[in-house]
Amino acid sequence: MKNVLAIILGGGQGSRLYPLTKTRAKPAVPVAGKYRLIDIPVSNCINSGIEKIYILTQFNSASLNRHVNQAYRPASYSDGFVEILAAQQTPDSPDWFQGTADAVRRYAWLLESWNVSEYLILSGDHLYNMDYEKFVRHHRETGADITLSVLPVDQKKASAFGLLKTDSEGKVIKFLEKPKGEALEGMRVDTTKLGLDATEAIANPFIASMGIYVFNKQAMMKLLSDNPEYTDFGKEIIPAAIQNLNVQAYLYSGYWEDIGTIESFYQANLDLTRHPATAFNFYETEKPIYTRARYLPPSKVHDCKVKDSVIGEGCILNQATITNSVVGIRMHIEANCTIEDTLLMGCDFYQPQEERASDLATNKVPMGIGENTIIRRAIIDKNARIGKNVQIINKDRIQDVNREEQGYCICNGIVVVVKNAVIPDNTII
Ligand code: ADQ
Ligand code: ADP
Repeated sequence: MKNVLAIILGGGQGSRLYPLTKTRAKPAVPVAGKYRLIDIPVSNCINSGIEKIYILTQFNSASLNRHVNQAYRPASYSDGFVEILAAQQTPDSPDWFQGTADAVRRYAWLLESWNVSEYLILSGDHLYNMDYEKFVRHHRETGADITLSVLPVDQKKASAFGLLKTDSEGKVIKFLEKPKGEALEGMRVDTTKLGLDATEAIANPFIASMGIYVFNKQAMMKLLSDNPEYTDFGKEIIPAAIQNLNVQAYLYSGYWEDIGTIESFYQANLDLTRHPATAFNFYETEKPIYTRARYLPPSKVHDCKVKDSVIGEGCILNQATITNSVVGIRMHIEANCTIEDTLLMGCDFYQPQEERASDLATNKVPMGIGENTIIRRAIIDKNARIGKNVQIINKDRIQDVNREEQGYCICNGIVVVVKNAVIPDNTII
């Protein structure tokens, strides 16, 4: 694995995860109560023995830099690193990255300088636990120029993915990026050939690209330099490559979820509360997900009713009823609150006791959740100040709205309270 360089695509303009990406780069979005999105692919790399890791991002936020620097400091005797490469203005390229392939091309000068045999291209917004060593081994054994990791999907999801057909040797012979209508129907295949049983194959009759690839170094550099007009891997590079290169499919089995939209991000977080685990499992000792060590005290839970929930470290919870929710680090919940089907991201720091007391005495809203508040089906971003007797329940059943000036947006019916927002006492959303 020393000959593999990982390149994590850390996100375009972040519009699909807005407003969580309002003040931070997508890889820095907090997930599962204590991690950040970038921890997933970086941990998968480390657990697979890949230690040279670049993260491509549109903007170089302070929180992403701090997180990566503090969480991933490879030993000084190894040649490993985790580094952020941000879109930057140069005389030749004055704009942001135009797409995934464009992002990689703009740093080709740096990537090419590494004496490696393969590049592993990864997405920054997937939740899964994958052994990339097996993926790379398959790539080498089949003599491929490019290998796509793939999995069977059902009709409902299929049009959101790049779909492919393979020959009996596993070589990709057709690839269409997010086809619809008749084109989608034309991509239906017999997935029993991938080893699915008859029932599974009927339910999942399409083979989808997971958007993660192993490229031979020369093949990638040539594709990028010969086709300067191609800006995207899924839309252009892969469809062009199957014309004359050996592009192979590698079947992945296991939990995998693209969490690049508010709805899928919300659902994947709440799925972590299921017992026994049916979704992603953070409780594996062999393949841990790493993050920044914070040395927080254990959570203090006073007279609460907690059901099917995950509680982060350093919280103070007082007489709350918490159901099917994820409570992030350093969360402070005052008396008699009801939290249901909600992701509370937590806080970046503790508000000093004197300041809290003074806020309460002067009718200001302190950090955390005030007493008698009800929150249902919501995401509360970090450091929010939610007042007393507040109801965040999407009272008018709105599907989508942007009310950032009032501290929230509604995306797919999910209320998202933005980072640092203040929601005054008695507000009903
Ligand atoms: P999408 O996920 O829709 O499809 P895309 O929006 O290009 O593809 O994002 C891929 C990854 O690259 C994401 O992690 C994204 O954040 C990141 N990214 C996007 N633009 C970027 C940019 N300008 N700079 C840096 N990073 C950027 C892809 C494939 C499909 C496949 C799905 C699987 O194109 O074929 O089925 O992934 O989820
Ligand atoms: P974590 O990884 O625990 O989420 P980070 O280090 O990414 O934490 O974020 C902590 C953030 O909180 C930093 O931006 C830091 O500057 C900020 N911060 C810490 N203490 C305070 C404070 N007392 N007031 C305002 N911001 C603070």
